[in-house]
Amino acid sequence: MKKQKFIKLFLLALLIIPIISACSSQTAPFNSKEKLGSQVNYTITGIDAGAGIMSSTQTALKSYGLEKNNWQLQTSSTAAMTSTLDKAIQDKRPIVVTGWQPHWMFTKYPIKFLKDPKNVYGKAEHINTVVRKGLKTDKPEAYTILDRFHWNPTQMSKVMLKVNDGMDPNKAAKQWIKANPKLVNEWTKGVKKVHGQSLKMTYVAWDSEIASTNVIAQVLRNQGYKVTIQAMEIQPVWASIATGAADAQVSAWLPKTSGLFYKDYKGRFEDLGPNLQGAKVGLAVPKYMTNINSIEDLKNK
Ligand code: PBE
Repeated sequence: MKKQKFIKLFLLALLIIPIISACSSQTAPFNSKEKLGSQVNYTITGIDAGAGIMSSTQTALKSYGLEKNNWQLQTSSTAAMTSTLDKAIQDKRPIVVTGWQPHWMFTKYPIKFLKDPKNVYGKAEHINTVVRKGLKTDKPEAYTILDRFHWNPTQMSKVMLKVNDGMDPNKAAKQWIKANPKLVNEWTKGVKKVHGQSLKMTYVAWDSEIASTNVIAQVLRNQGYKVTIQAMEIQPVWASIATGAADAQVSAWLPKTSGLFYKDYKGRFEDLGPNLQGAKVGLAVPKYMTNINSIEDLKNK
């Protein structure tokens, strides 16, 4: 290339590159002086459409006046959301995601929940065990164990992290059971062994539910049940219990996240109460977005 031509191209590049990067602000690191909305395309990165956190976020967009400011919620999947979050954090870019705990995203990434002064997502949640009517008389041993099943967020996170590291969920469940004999014994103490009775559980393939369903299913297998677990959308999970097509599910995030299904199917299931306390749902951002601390800040900053 002639020297003169090279210089011309070089000068052109100098001119064009800043223009391009100014247009695609999405690739730029977070800037606390610039309006947040325009830095993230007024987009909250969400998960699958059926999740309670998605309908709560739609409510949040309205209650906080974000919708009329062009904010929108993007539907994807947990895997797509966490991979977008991963990439954003690597480049220190701004991002707003739907977040919940227990989940490994809070262990793996420096993220924080945004304050929710209008209490759209509720303060704390618990996860309940829900069984079909009649289970108590048909399969009293399973009923007792399901009724006693409870653990805490740290214990659930241990299983989730292993699965996230690539371990088969059933193997992770078996390892966890082996490492926690005292707690598991609290659930099974004095319960008669059974011999190959079948038991069906349904769940949604969210990381928390993969962990809990695999653990309790394996405990019931150790008791002698032939347990099948089937993943599906949230609404059919509730329907499967209401119609008696399935025996139990351990994924009822309450009072808000699964609250609509709880209300819709009320009277057609038996609620065995919380299997986990101290869950939380909301919007989350990386900690380096230091001036963004409340959902209100999405609109104002
Ligand atoms: N989650 C995880 C679910 C419940 C479990 C928070 C993504 C939801 O319905 O939003």
